[in-house]
Amino acid sequence: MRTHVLMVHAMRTIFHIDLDAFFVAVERTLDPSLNGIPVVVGGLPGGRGVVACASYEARKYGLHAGISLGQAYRLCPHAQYIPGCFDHYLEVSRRFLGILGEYTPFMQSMGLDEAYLDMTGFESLYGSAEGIAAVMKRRVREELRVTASVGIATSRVVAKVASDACKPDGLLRVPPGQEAAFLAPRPIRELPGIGEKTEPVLKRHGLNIIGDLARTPPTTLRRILGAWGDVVWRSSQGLDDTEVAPAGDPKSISRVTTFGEDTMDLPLIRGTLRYLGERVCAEMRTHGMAARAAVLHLRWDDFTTITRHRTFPRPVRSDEAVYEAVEGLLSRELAVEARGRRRKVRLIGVGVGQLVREIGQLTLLGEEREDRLAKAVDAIREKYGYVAVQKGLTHHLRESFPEERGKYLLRTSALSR
Ligand code: DCP
Ligand code: CA
Repeated sequence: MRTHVLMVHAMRTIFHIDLDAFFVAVERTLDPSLNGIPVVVGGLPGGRGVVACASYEARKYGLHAGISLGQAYRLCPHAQYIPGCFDHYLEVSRRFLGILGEYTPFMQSMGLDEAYLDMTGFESLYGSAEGIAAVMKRRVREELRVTASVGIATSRVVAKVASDACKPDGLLRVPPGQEAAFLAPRPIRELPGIGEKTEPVLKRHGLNIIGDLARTPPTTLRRILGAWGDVVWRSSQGLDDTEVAPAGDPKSISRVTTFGEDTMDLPLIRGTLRYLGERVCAEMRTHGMAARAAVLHLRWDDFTTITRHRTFPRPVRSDEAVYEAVEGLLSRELAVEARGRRRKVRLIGVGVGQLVREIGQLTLLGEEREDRLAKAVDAIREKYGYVAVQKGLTHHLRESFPEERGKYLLRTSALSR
């Protein structure tokens, strides 16, 4: 919380900074012959994947992230199609966020290539807001050889619309008091929170530009969009007091995965539970935290989903303690199931919750040894991959999951990274 700062500066200065055509931009640093031509990162044209990033030249042909490569090829056969290399993007992302972090600790990254920065009160320190933004843009261009666009406004929502509006390589400040006027003529789709589902719904009600939303009574928007209508109405006026939350301590960590096919293979289910639990615990330990609760996520083959919790009398941080808890919860569910409907398991997941900062004081000697061992294993895996150290329960997972860069490649990949 930054109450003291907010009291002094009732008006905030928020930056939204976003790299332009990020994956393509990185590819161009590696191969300058890609400059100035339509480029698509996502796979080769015959592949079954989707476009991850289309260069601005390719966007002129109607290409954009998310469409199938087949469709992209029909629209723009002469583009350069590149499979892409995620490790490169990750490295550039890390350096990008590193540069931003030099200017303010009040930063919230929203993925690899975009972040909100709360620069309230920093203007006088560096000159003007536009001046700081120009310096950031120059450093990104010189050090990373990619371009960024920056929106500056009194709130996150307006800063975001501004950075999108000035892409590529832009810098746009919406002066205080001008928020609603800036937003009003723009299409509703440019407002964060209005996606491809909401847009047609609002258009059916004759709401086409953001100004239309701003003129609509909030009760009407609530009728159309439910509780979300209030947020949309406020955003359309440029009202948004969401703070830029520095990535602080997590309150909970979880990982889930969907099996390749629904299963009742108990060693596979338990092994996966153990694997997910070890990944969750390792992440918790890197944050220096311990858990007061463990959570089991389970989805049956009929899509019924349950969440079961167990709380610990004292915070725990060992793989064993968490596994024991979720395994107990799982066994109870399986026993009930065996007597009843006998459904198969579709998805399984492990979470740790009510996280607390570890106090460093472990009462039992055995626990301390266990803790040191866990940290040593974490360090080895950090270096050589998860599969470098395997305990009995997860060893046979090798037969069920492919490996990638020393980790098991689970199916719900976005959630199990
Ligand atoms: N990305 C992806 N799949 C999507 C959307 C994005 O893999 N459906 C990846 C590729 C993008 C990166 O994330 O390069 C950043 O996404 P953005 O939405 O910020 O889009 P770009 O950076 O590509 O373009 P823009 O200049 O519009 O920001
Ligand atoms: Ca981007």
